Amino acid sequence: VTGSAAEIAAALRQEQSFVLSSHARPDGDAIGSSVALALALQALGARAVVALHDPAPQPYRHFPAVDQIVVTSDATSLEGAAVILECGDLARTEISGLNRTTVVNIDHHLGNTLYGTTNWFDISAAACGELVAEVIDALGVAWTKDMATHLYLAISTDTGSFRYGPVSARTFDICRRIAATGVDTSQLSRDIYDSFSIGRVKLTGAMLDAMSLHHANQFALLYYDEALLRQCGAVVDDTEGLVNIPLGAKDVRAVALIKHQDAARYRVSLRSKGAVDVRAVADQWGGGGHANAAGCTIEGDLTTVRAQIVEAVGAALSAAAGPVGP
Ligand SMILES: [Mn+2]
Repeated sequence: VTGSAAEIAAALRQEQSFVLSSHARPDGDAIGSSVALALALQALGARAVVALHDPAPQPYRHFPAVDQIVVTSDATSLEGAAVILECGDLARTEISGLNRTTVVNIDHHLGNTLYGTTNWFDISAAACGELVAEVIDALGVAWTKDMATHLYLAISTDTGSFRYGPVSARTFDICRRIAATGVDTSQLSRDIYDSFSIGRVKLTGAMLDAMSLHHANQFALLYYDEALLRQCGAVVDDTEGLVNIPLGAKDVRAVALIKHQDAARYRVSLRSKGAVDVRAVADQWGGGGHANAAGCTIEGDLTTVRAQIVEAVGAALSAAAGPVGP
């Protein structure tokens, strides 16, 4: 652990104006963490704008204040201290103009480069939203239902509904306080998980139909491209979280979802259970993430990319099995 909520709050109190940001292609933790903190700073009378490279995923667009997010690749015209959430490196925002005199870095990704002028980095947090909850407390701001809604979005999605990551007593204590604000967490879960398009449901079927299994069913490989999206009436947004579905099979311990980017470039999302370290897999191609959730971009033809991933995940499965005894 580097830094603390108190140090972050002290740095934030020095400023009156903020630009908050998170990684490109934001997930629930990116949206929830940045909006919750922006609302808390606004409650203190500060100006706080959330700027992201890409829009919020469809299911989160009607969440409080999400319509106020500025979608841009250049934040130069937005004034204030930079507050970066959920990013191992500043470049992950894919937004220029954020390397400022004051950069506050709050994150839980292994390998965070401590790029801030004030940093709080804690990999024991199940979501960046857990750290934001403590920062809001350290700022002395009372939690509103809107803030609590976003903290729940962050924690629920980053833990896959409390199934993975370092879920702890702190996680449930924060969730207890979220419920105490009057937020209907069951309805929120419906809003998060059961608000997809028909295209998404069809795409799920098509991708699982074409899924290949390797290493005695321990590894599942999924793939999609523009043509499959069109065929199903789905959009890229609809693919969020699909990588987790094969983990529903007991035998499956790792999943890769390969997505055709352009020409000969493929984006690979990786998920795993328990000791299977897919970050080590992503690392071989300059990617990053967590032991159980990582990603990288690979160049080459699809057949080769698939073969390389199957081999690398095979090694990760063997490593997780530990040394074979005599
Ligand atoms: Mn996160």
